[in-house]
Amino acid sequence: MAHELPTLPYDFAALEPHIDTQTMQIHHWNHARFWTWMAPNAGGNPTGKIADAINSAFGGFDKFKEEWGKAGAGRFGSGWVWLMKDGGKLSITSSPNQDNPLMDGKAAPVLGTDVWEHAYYLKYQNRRPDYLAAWWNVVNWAEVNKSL
Ligand code: MN3
Repeated sequence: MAHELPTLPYDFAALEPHIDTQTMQIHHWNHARFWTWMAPNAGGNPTGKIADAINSAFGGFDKFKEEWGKAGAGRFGSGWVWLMKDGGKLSITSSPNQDNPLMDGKAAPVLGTDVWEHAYYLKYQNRRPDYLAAWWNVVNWAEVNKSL
């Protein structure tokens, strides 16, 4: 059976100016969940259950973004930043390369950001923290709420 690449649920240009069209075109060869964790006309402050969970676990969205940025910028080389829900409480972790928390027998992450250079280099070059900061403009909180 031939592998079929899932169709991107929005236009390649829909996440501009935060995630550029060319990166999306090149990048759309792998991932499935990552594309649904981003959406056009999304981003901003979390809403619904995830907002309460973030406030409870991190003391507010700004502190959460700060910890997420540290985890992403601190991941040497390629990898991912993950939001986990373990025992009802949220936590942030990161993994190298293509690894993910499922490989360690943990639950599926409720959110993740690709911090491989291919995810941001065309627009942000070596400015990974700028990419991570801009990423909050496209995060799809409605999708994240489905995983809580
Ligand atoms: Mn990738």
